[in-house]
Amino acid sequence: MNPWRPWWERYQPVSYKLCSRSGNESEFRDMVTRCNNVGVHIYVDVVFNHMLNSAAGSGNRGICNSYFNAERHDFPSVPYSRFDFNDPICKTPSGDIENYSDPIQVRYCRLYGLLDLSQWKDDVRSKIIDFLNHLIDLGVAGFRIDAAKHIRPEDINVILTKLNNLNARWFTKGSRPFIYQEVIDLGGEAVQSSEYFRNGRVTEFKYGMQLGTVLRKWNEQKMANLKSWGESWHMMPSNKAFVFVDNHDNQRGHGSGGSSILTFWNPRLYKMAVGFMLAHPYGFTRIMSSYWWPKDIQNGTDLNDWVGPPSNSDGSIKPVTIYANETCGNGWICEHRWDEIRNMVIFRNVVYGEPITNWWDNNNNQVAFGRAGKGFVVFNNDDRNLLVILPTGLPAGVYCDVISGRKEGKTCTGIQIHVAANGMARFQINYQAKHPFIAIHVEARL
Ligand code: AAO
Repeated sequence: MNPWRPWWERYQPVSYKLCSRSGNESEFRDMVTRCNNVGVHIYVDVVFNHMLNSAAGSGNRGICNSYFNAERHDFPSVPYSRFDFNDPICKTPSGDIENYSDPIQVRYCRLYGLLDLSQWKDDVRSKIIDFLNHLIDLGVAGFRIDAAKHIRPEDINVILTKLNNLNARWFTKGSRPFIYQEVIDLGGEAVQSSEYFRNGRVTEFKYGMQLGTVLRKWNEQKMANLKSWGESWHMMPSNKAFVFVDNHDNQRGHGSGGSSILTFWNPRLYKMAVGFMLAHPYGFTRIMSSYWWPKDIQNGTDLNDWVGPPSNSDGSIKPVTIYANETCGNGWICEHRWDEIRNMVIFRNVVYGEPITNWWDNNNNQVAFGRAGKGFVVFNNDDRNLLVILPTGLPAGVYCDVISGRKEGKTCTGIQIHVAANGMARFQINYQAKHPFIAIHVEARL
């Protein structure tokens, strides 16, 4: 393949065999088992809108030696044949999607030249259902449906109704898979997120784009404006929204979102964005975990946007090194292990279900809010120091700030915050401070 082993090769399936350079089926099964046993659930990114590029030729180069012939639309390992694709319906000259204002093109033409499957046919549906049910039986908890915008929601619905319940070895009997559909809807196109609501959660791409704009202070935005963060920012209902600061596409200029998207390349603002997302009740949140690549921006485009995960010269992926301080090496960024982010995940779980209370802002980029007596956060994204006494709504006590440190037994490795009997506390965040925000919650009380 040209370029060599890009990360996006796995978005061009030639069969539904479970193997890739990340491992084979028995290794996958082993991972799912070990994760489920310690309460970590696995959600699989499933690609069933399409197979590989129509111009990919033929051979056994595919994963697990699955033979394919792209020109003949022949995928015997599934099996799919030319009757399983939408070519006769697509009317664009190129056979590709040329205009996103035309829903017929979006659903029946090729995304990036990728052979477009007919999910409206029983025969295709049954192959997809078997594939997903196999994953469910191995113990996965749900799916990200790749390119869902390019599949009719009613076809996804039929497929979902035929899925097995989750594996009762780990999940309550009768549990259904968690579904989130990748639909990019920034407005102004034919296909809309709301068409997919009845199937499960839907990606809200406005979230990271708008939050990035605010934290970068572009378009005269300021954090004080986040007081109304949520549906009134033209975003979908909270109970449908699947939200994230960045994803594997828009952290490198693919997909949508543009230059406002914050990523690990800009750690200070990124931690604030992820911290805000996890502290705020809107949406179902996902955090990113990345690898480093040699970014090479020329005329605004990253020429290395294709570079895959840290790998050896034969293409095999390098293992993740884990240092004594629990962060990663060997090219792996592991944002999920950064103290601030990991501790804010705990914060989110502690305050779950509680509304926003005690909002405060300085009408600029210093803001604070609580979660009804369970937690409190303060952000300083201004170029001046913050020193303020605020009502937190928290029970009196000494709390450990989980951003500058963490609670270890009865001690705190970071800043301590004293909440008085009336719930008031004093917060100080200098504008050059290493940590531009503070978070305290009832489980981090000393
Ligand atoms: C690769 C090569 C291609 C080649 C192809 C076949 O890069 O040059 O033609 O192979 O050989 C990933 C990579 C692709 C890669 C593909 C297959 O990102 O580069 O192609 O694997 O290996 C659309 C889809 C959305 C998709 C997104 C990337 O709607 O589903 O493109 N995301 C998923 C995955 C992604 C993956 C695939 C799907 C394919 O997350 O990793 O691709 O399995 C508009 C539309 C969006 C559209 C974007 C980009 O967005 O609204 O629907 O996303 O364009 O085409 C502003 C606008 C916004 C607009 C955006 C970009 O932000 O407001 O609406 O600009 O114009």
